[in-house]
Amino acid sequence: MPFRPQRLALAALLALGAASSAFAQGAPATTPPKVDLAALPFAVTEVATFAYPWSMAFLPDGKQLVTQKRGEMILFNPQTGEKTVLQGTPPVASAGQAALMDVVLAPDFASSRKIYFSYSEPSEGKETGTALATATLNEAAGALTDVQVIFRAEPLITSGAHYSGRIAFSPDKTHLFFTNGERAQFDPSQDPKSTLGKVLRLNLDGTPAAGNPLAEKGFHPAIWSYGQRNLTGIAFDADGRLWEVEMGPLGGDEINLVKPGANYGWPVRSYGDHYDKRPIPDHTEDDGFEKPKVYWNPSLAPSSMAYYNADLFPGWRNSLFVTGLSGQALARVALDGETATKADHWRMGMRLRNVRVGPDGALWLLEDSPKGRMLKLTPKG
Ligand SMILES: [Ca+2]
Repeated sequence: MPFRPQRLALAALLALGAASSAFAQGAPATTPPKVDLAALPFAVTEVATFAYPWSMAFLPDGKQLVTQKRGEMILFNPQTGEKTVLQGTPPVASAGQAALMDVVLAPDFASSRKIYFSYSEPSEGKETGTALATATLNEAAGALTDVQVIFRAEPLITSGAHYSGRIAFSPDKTHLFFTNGERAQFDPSQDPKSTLGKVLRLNLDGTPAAGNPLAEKGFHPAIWSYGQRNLTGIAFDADGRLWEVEMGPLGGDEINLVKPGANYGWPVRSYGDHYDKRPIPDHTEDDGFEKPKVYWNPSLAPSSMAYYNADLFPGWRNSLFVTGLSGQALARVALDGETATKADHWRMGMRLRNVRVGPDGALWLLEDSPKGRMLKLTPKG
C-alpha cells in the first residue's frame, strides 16, 4: 500500500479545508492562500529584490532607477544585477506611510539627465509634507546633483499617512500633474486653500500652471481637481484623458476620470465607509460630485496605476493596471472612452507597491516587503 494512506490523508485534508473555509466565510484568512505564480496566464520572472521598493523608472540605456521607502534611490542594471545607491538624495521621512516615493524621467532626460521625484519631507518639528524635487543623474559619480525642491504640499501635517506623491506629465509634456493626499485629515480635501486631497497641475519648474480651473474662485492656484483622498496613481490614456486611482475608506477604493475643476466628494460622499464601520453617505445622482468610474468593495488598497497600450500583450491594450497592497492582487481595468470596467483580478499572494510598463511592453511590478521582489511579466511561451 505505497500510496493509499497518502490518498486518505489528502481526502481528509480536503474535507477539513472545505469545512474550515465554510466556517470562515466572510472573515479574513489569517494566512492568505499561497499563490502559484506559474499558474498565472502570463510568465512571471523575478529580476531582483529591493528593501521596500516604491517606484521605478526606465532609463534609455536599459538601466532603471528604483526608489526605496526609507530614502535610497538605486541605479539598477537588470542585465548584470549591479546596484548603485546614489549619493545626494535629500533627508526623507519614512515612518508609517512616509517614503521616498515616485521617480520619473524629465521629458528631455536624454539630453538633460534630469529626473523628478517625490518624497515625504521632514521638518524641524513633527510635521511632514509631500515634496516634489528635481535632480540631475550623474551616473559617473554615482550621485544625484543639483537637487531642488520645486513644490511643497500645503499645509504640513503631523501624520504618517496619505502622502500620495504620484507624478505624470501631460501628453504634450508641457505640464506635470502631481497628487497630494489628504494626510488622513479628511477636511483638507474640500479646503480650497490646501493642496491636500487634490490633483495639481504644475509647470515643469514646479510653479502653478496658468489657467488652472479654480484659481479665479480663490482656490490654491495649483489645484486641478479636488475632493480626493489618497491618490496613489495617475496616468493618461492614449486619448489624453487623465485617470486617477485612490485608496478610499473601507470598501471605497476608486478609479476616477479626472476633469478640470471637478469635486470628487471626499469626505462628504463615498461608496465606502470608515474603517470603524461608521457609514459615509454613498454617492447619489444629484449630490453634485463626480462619481468614481470603478470602485472596489472589498478593498483592493490600490498603491499604483499604469496605463497599458503596448503591443506585447495585444489583449491588454487600452487598459489600466492597478496594484493592491492588502488586496495582494493585480487588477486590470479595461477602458472604452470614458467608461472603465473591471476586467481581470489576479491574486498575486504578495503586497504590491508599484506597476510600470517597460519600454518593451512588459509589465513590471514591485513587491512591498523588506525583500521586495521586482517582477517582470511577459507573455507565456
Ligand atoms: Ca458609503
